[in-house]
Amino acid sequence: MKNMLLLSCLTAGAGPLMAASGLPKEAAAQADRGNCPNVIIILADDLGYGDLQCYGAKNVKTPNVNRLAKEGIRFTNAHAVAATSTPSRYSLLTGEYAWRRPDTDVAAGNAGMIIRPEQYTMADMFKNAGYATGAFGKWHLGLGDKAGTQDWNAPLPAGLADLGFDYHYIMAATADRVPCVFIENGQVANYDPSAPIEVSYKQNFPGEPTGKENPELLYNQRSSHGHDMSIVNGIGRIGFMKGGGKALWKDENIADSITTHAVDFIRQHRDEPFFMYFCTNDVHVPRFPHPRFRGQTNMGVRGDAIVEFDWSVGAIMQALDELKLAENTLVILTSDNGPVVDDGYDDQAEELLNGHSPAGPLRGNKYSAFEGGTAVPAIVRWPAGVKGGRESDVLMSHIDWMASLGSLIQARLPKGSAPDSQDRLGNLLGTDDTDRPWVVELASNHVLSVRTKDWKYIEPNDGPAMITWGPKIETGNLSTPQLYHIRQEVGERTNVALEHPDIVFEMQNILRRERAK
Ligand code: NG6
Ligand code: CA
Repeated sequence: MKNMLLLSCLTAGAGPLMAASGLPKEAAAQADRGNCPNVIIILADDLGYGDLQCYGAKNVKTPNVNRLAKEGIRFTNAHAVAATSTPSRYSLLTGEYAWRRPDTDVAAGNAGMIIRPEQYTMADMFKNAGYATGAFGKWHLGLGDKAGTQDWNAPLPAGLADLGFDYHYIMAATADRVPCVFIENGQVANYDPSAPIEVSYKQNFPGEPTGKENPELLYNQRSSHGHDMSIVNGIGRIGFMKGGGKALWKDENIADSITTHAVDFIRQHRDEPFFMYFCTNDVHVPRFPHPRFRGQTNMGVRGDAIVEFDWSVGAIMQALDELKLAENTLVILTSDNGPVVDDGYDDQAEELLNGHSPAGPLRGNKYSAFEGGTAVPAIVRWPAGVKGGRESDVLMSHIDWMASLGSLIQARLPKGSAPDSQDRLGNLLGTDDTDRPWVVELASNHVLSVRTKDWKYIEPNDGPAMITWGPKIETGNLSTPQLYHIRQEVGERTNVALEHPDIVFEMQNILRRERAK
């Protein structure tokens, strides 16, 4: 039964015939899809390998994510492409390694579009296959043509519509970066004409307070490092902004705002296939969960933000259940990079861990070349096509999700698009447990690592062993090659590079060949 359903999705590729039949393009594409599922990617922010109850977290309950895991496949060896947001998201949405480009580091809130309109994205792929497409929540990949040139008081001339999204309700960058407003279909949502918006990452606007000069105004959360420019809602941010008025978000309502819009999108598209890119702000800083989640854990706001994340997942699932779409919707849940405790606000995340290990047994955190930087939770649930109740330690990477999902919906990708993405659909659906031969990981200092099922290689780098600008995190830097025998020691403690020059050589070759592509 399940195989048949899957088969009908996988073999429904009569696209040219249908188009030739004179059906309108979209109707043809839809008919063409057979039983292909709706697809929802739930992308958490800075949620670590050890942050969910179903991944062993003890101090926090995540019943809605647990349900996905129970009814789907829980992957224990899945990797984001990068240890920070922008390059990780870039790679997921384009199927191209971010490190091939020089301009994919953590983006400012006034960055121009990092994925260029002419690039073929995962959203383009779904749209061209007849899906309605929507993006929600954290974007962090730039808007408009060029950094700093946006007029936030008018429609943005270039944006997500150029990347295949029919609808979007997003934050331009992160909650800790200005502008602190939602963007809906290329315009500031709830725009307040009485408070025109100006944004700069160079200088403050005359008369506006900053966290640096007016720390007494940081009544909601104080900064521990950085985050001392504009103050919005009593929280210091990165970048300067003026105005916004009623359009400014309330930090405690961000999860509600994003989730409500996503649920509306599901309802609106209940009768047609849809692809949803749902990116939570949780559990990124500033962590400011709604009062109803406060105190739900003994870990302070970071733990409570995990509960809020779980609530968002539950709200999406509830909508699918109510609309009877849960059976044939492929839900993929993951995170953009590893976890961090103190990421620049004095929110007690570190002091209140109470024994919790955000990265589980892994060494390193967000930003790091160690596994804690890029190893992320990944859960796939699709009752109509995936046998649930499973765990899989197959080695996989976000980089392959575009080609794999493309294969699922029989998409034809233009030549040159998704250049690094391989069709490994069987891994995602649990029908093929063959490991990816290797995955490449990018740390925030641009160091590349290679993971195979058994080994981890980190290329030499002369930088400091610890991050020097704030978070207490090991970078993974060493001036000589590092090789860890992951199968024997997931915690990357014993560097065995000198004992295994042959393996180091092979790993270096993998990187050399990849870089040359
Ligand atoms: C850092 C910020 C950190 C976070 C990160 C990006 C400071 C001191 N720290 O520069 O708070 O915003 O960038 O995180 O400004 S990410 O998950 O979006 O990549
Ligand atoms: Ca992140």
